[in-house]
Amino acid sequence: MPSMTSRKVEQSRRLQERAERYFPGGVNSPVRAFRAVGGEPPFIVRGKGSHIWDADENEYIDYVGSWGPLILGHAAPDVLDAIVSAACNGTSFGASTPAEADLAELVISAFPHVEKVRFVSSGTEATMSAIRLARAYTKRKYIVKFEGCYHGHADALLVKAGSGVATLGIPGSAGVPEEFIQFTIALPFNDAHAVEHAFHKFKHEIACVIVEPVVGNMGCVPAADDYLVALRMITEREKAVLIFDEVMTGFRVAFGGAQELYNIKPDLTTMGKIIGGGLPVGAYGGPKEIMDLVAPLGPMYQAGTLSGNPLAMAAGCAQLKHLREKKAEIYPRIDQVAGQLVEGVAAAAKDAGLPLTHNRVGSMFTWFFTPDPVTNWDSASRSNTDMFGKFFRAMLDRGVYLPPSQYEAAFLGATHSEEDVRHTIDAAREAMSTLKD
Ligand code: KE4
Repeated sequence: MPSMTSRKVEQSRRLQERAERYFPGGVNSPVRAFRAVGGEPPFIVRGKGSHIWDADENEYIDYVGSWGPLILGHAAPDVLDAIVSAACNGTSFGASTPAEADLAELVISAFPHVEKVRFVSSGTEATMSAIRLARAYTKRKYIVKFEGCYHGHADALLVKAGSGVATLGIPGSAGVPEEFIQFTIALPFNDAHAVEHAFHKFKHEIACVIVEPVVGNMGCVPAADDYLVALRMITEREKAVLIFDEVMTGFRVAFGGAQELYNIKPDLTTMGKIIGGGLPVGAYGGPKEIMDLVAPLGPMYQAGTLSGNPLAMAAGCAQLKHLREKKAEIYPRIDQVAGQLVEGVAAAAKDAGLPLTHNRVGSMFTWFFTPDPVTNWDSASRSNTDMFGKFFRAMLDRGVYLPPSQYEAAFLGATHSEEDVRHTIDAAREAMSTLKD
């Protein structure tokens, strides 16, 4: 890995200027504009394994992995072969194909409580549909989400969200009328009393609780001991639907996601990212009793032109088959290597006398520039985002591509090497010394 303290940017700068003529902020998703960290976003042209290259031929070790999907690395051979072979038969039919059930069988093999699924094309569609389904099933209006959690950009969910909204400091979003969020209750994460209070206040009116069972969208924040158990018990007692938003954690923190890791069964599960192998896929699923309410079987409507797209199904099948076959080796290894990485960078911060705390669940993690534990949005938002921005830019100049926001989780995958970890820790040591100045 070249050590780059004078990263070339001319080509990316030219591409950014062109992109700004066509896209707001020059991007097709806000976080990519680097507004939270400053500096000039590189335009990526190629990826292989754990590395990516930009238009100026700078090479980076990638800890974003397309925000989670690429657990097997960029251009994974099985996934590419599957996409190419599917594409030779056409790209989309708008009709049922065998590959949809192939992927459903793989998903259901990992999530036994899921008896039926519906594929969509993004995590946003998955969570939006799951909430509509929970409201249809319970005939109730209110929903509970948690501050700092992000479940995509459906109107009802853009209240004190995490991820992009939190990063941009926009409480909710412009264009979302008050009426559209009047039934959304946003509570502090990791506070079971707040949930009890909400159910007491809105007795028999709450349709569902949606939660990231390991939060990735305020940075990585795990649930406190027994918190998920409490959510399960309260929703069971109150006959509300518990939705685990496993768009990020599904097939990430374990093959069976957080519900396998913590042995808790939600009522509905939403998925995305890894199940698409880098192509656009989302899904929601659960027991037949609830899922059979979905059109055309039931009265809850949801549809999608490219739902079940053959290329996306093929990519997802290839990735999940690989993970299923090698899970006994892959998950313990990425947990162990991510642990080495996170502890190594934390040690560098300690040696530099910089305030840093870290959270990690398996191969998803975040370094927070704050001396105190980060357990919810209040504590996460006390992080020194300026210092994170300086750290981010110093790491980028040293060939390490971290998520461009303090409030995003980083991801390590099966192709990250011991050399990648060594280089990253060395780069962090150098970067930390510049932060002290
Ligand atoms: P998409 O609509 O972006 O496919 O998924 C929305 C979503 C739902 N649920 C969870 C837990 C998620 O993390 C996401 C999306 N994640 C962000 C990264 N934190 C996507 C990156 C972006 O917005 O550009």
